[in-house]
Amino acid sequence: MAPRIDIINGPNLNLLGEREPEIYGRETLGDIEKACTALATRLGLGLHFFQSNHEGALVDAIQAARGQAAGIVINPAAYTHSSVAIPDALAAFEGPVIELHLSNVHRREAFRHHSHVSARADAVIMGCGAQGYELALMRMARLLGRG
Ligand code: CA2
Repeated sequence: MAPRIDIINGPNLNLLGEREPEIYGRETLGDIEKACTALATRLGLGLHFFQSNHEGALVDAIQAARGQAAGIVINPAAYTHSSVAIPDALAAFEGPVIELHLSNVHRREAFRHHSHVSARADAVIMGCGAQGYELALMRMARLLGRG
């Protein structure tokens, strides 16, 4: 069976494409999911794509990946900079984790410069816009011996 990758998206990413295109691009989260689904098929990977505005729901999604998903790609959005529960949940996940940001957070406000998730991440991708999701899937395929 194709190894499953869970792509988990945090708060406000459901608004992508509606505002701030100069920071986050014009693609919607639906566009990104579609591109990831096509690429995952080409790479021989299964895909679960999830978004929530709620920290606990993100923790639940990470816990649900245990024993089911081979890897996690996560854009924790604003929770990157504030949540301890999300990295705690990721610590209990056995596979590779890739942290992803559409924007280069280091070019932005100082409060975005620290990530609580990076210490658990096998890779961090940022500043590549929507393409970052595809880069993350390609890296995940390589880490899983598929790329
Ligand atoms: O660059 C990223 O991907 C971020 O994770 C996005 C988060 C931000 O808090 C992080 O510092 C960096 C914010 C996502 C909000 O997305 C919106 C999209 C359209 C309109 C409003 C918000």
